[in-house]
Amino acid sequence: MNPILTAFARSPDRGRGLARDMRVRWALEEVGQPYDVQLVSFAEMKQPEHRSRHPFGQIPTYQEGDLTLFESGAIILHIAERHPGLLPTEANARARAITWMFAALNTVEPPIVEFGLASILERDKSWYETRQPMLESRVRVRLDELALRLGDAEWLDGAFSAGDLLMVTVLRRLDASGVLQSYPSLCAYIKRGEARPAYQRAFADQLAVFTNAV
Ligand code: GTB
Repeated sequence: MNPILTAFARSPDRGRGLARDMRVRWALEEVGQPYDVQLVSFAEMKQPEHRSRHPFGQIPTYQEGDLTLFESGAIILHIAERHPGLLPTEANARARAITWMFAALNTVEPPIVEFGLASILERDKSWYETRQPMLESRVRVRLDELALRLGDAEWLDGAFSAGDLLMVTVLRRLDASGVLQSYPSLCAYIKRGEARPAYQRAFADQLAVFTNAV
C-alpha cells in the first residue's frame, strides 16, 4: 500500500506550491516512492479524526502502514532515512546534510514565516509600518549569511540533499516579497531546485489539486 499524505483541499496559495505538503511530495518524487493524497478542508483538519493524525490540526501528515507522522521535517527525514537519494551514505556528510535540514526549518524558516504572515495579517495594524522593516531586516540577515555560505556552489554541502530540498522550499516563500531580488545566487539556487524533474512532478500534482478544485 502507498503511503498517504494529507494536503489542503483548497490551498490558500492557489497552487503556488507554498504549503508544506509540497516539500513532502518533492521528497517522495526524489526517491521514487509512489504515494496517495488525502485532501482535507480547513474544517476537517480541526476534527478529531484528523487531530488523531496531527495534534495541531494541520497538514501535512504522512501515514505508512501503522506509522503516522506529522511535521514536514520529520516526515522528510523518515523518507530520506529509508530510501537512497536524499542523504549521503558517509556518516559525517549525512550528519551535515541533516544539520542543513534543521537549519532550514529552525533558523531560516521562522523569520521568513513571521515576515510573510505579518504582511498578510497585520497590514491594517498601527504597528505595521514600524514592524515590517524590522522583520524584513531579520530575513535579510539570514539571507546574507546563507548566500555567503553557499558562495558559487551548486548545493549547500556537496551533492543535492534533503537539506537543499527543505532550504529551497523555505526560500520560495519569499517569492512574492521582492526580497530575493537582492540575492542572485540564492535565486539561482532556488531555480536549480525547481528545475529538478522530481520537483516539477510534485509541483504539477499539487497544482492539479488547485485547478480541479476551481
Ligand atoms: N511545522 C509544521 C510542518 O512543518 O509540518 C507546520 C505545518 C503547517 O503550518 N501547516 C499549515 C496548516 O495546516 C499549512 S502549510 N495550516 C492550517 C492551520 O494551521 O489551521 C503553511 C502555509 C499555508 C499557506 C500558505 N500560502 O497560502 O502561501 C503557505 C504555507
